[in-house]
Amino acid sequence: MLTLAIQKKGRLATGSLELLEHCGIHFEHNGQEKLKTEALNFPLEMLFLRDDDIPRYVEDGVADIGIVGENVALESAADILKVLPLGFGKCRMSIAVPKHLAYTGVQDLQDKRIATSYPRLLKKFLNRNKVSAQIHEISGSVEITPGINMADAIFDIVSTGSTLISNGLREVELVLHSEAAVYRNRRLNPGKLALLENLCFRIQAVNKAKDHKYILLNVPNEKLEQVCRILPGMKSPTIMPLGEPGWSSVHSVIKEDKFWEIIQQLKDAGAESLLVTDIEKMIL
Ligand code: PRT
Ligand code: ZN
Repeated sequence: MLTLAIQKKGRLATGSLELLEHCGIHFEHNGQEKLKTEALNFPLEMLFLRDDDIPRYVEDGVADIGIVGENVALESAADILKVLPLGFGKCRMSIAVPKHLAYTGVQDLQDKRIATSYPRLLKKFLNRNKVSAQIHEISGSVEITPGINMADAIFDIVSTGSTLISNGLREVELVLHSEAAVYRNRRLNPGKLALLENLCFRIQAVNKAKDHKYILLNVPNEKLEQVCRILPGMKSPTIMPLGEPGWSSVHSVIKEDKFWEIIQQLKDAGAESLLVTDIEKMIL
């Protein structure tokens, strides 16, 4: 049995549970009301915790693995191993200053008061840049501190940036990119490592599928070569003759981020009747 710690409530909670469901791991839906619950069809026990507590639980071995933001894992300085980034909970950690303040570079932070909930990460950044500043550690609503003259700058999580804007702040230093990731305890026995490998195999299949689309299209044979050059595919596209002479059906897999660009090129090259579908799992 593998014990997994996930966030009880908050930005990573839904993403973590959905990921497990997509991996075919089911559990009671009211499970989250409790401190822990067992999966119904995989040797997995889940602990629901505050995200800040997850790295320590994994380090101590109370949980074998945990899903937590890289920002939180790094700030905790827990001695745990990152196994797999998950592609959700993406954000950045940045320094922001009041928007009208002149800012020419990191040296302008010298002797300033910087409010943050991430003192360790901030200290590292300042040390790296040989700047000494006063770090004011506070646990929430960091973004309001410059407005009430409690700080000259802040170091906080940014996603869209709208919280900064609505508090009259501007992002001046991007310190770190972060996303949710699976972390593990350093000393897992071989049985647990095998379960973790199985889980990661499933997660990778799910996440790869999310980044790709399956595409089917028809093309006149004389344009086949040109169309196939556009399609990268996993190996090469599958080509099948259509009932109508002189035409072929082409099947391939394309990456989501190149999707519209490729569709346009395919149309320009003479492809017709394009069908695009989601892929549920992708195992290479
Ligand atoms: O109760 P618990 O301690 O478990 O949760 P929490 O309140 O400490 O954390 P939570 O749920 O807010 O965030 C959990 C994790 O989600 C963070 O540690 C990050 O790894 C990740 N994450 C991703 C974010 C954001 N995006 C984000 N936008 N965490 C917080 N925010 C905040 C940000 O600080 C800002 O104040 O959301 C606000 C809106 O951001 P903008 O830039 O879109 O306006
Ligand atoms: Zn937290």
